Amino acid sequence: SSLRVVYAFAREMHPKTSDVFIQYGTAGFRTKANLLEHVVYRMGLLAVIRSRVKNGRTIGMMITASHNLEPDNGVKLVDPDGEMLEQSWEEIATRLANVSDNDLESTTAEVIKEVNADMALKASVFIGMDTRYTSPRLAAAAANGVIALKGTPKEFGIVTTPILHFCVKCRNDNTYGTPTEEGYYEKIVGAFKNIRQKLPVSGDYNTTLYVDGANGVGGKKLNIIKKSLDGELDLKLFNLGGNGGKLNLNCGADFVKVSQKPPVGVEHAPFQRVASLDGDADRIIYYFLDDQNVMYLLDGDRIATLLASYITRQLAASGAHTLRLGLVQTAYANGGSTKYITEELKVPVSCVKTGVKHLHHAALAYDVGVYFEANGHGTVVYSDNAKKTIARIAREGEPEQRAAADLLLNFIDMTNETVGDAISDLFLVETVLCARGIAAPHWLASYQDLPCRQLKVTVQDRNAISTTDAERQCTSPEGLQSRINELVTTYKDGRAFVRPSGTEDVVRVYAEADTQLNADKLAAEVAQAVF
Ligand code: NG1
Ligand code: ZN
Repeated sequence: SSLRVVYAFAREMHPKTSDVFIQYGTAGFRTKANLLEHVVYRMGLLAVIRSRVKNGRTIGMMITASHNLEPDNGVKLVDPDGEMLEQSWEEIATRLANVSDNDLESTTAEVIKEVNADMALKASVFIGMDTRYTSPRLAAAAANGVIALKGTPKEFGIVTTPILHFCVKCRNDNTYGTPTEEGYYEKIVGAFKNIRQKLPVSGDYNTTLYVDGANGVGGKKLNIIKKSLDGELDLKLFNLGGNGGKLNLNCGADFVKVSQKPPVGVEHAPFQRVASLDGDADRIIYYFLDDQNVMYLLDGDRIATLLASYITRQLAASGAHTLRLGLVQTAYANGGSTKYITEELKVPVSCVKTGVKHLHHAALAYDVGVYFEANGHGTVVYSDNAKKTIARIAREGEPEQRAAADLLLNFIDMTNETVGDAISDLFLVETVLCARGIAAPHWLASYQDLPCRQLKVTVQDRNAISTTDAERQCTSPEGLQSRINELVTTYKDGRAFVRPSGTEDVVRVYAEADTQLNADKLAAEVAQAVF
């Protein structure tokens, strides 16, 4: 049959060359790029099956390893509404990725049967990739997989992860926008420019923003956007990938957040705010240096609180009192932020497991759900009810209420609701800072972060550690949690937890305490306990 030819082709073109077991984790498959070709090909097959199960709606495939260094790469699937692949399919993806070439045909047939895919339907798959030199080859393998099962691939070339999510969503729901990179700019940047017409620059806000592009795709796209901004924002872009700058190496959002150090390759001026993106531009962190070169981080928690307080204010001003806004964090959220949210903002906050799919899901429970990981991955999602209510006020409300609701509508358009998006988030943050007429130090003053430290520990088997309570407590190995408890009580404001990483073969340790020295010590002691 024609499928015979497909599997013969797979063996020839994208053979499985390694026996290393690979797992679909928090962010899809991620490992050394040279181990991935057969995996990506097989994900092309799976994307077609998924598209058919979803009645021919478009599925996305993104080739990226995000903030990892250049030699790594990865692939993840995007579901029809632009969200991460449904969790129950992760096991299927893992199975398909690991079977031998000889068993690929029978396993694929098994999967098709199991998920009850009608293979006579059309199937559509959007493929995007980041700037890694291994990405084009992998994107080609993805397209081959799609074609093998008679699906239609559409290659977007180099795009940010969130642009691909946006395009998938638009393709399946044309009310959301136009499914192209240009359509993305039109909607997001268009909304930003619209707001700037209504909210002129005032107070201590100034329009200069420095950006660390992590030598990845985000900076390149901002360079395109920059040309369409007419003084509304003066972007000064660094780490665009030229001049020998290496992807994510000593730069980018993850480096800045974890090391708490400024990136290389960026000029600094006292109190000038800098936005640092990660390699595929789905994360953003702000920071500035003072006149003594001391660095102040404005991380994902900080962005979440900024956005939540602004939206709360606008909802009140528009008289939309029935809409419930809530915030979603993970265990990595700084204790200072959680305290500020509950005690000062008085906004409900939930804590969920690490991984955007968990945050996104929890955020959907609110009319307006703001979710952010401390590392700068996050966005805002609005329920249909919220959108309708705000649109109605913008049409029919009292004049002041109408103005507030109208701004909110632009704010919603500027938001990439499908996934955390550094570019969209950048425009959201700049809008709020401008609306409030504040500079970065004022933003920082809203609450104080507790000093914290993150460490990685390499162990024999990271899955020997299991956790509960949104990863804040560990249930195995026995005795570890009580040891952590003992250590924590000896520190003022102490808090610590450990969990196996979903993207690297390590155990992550996190600690907070009253001083940096104590946070560092507590983290080191907990790391010791993990061994
Ligand atoms: P892991 O490796 O499971 O900790 C990391 C991030 C997550 C998430 C994923 C996907 C931390 C502590 N963890 O997951 O928040 O962003 O990568 O990229 O930042
Ligand atoms: Zn990323």
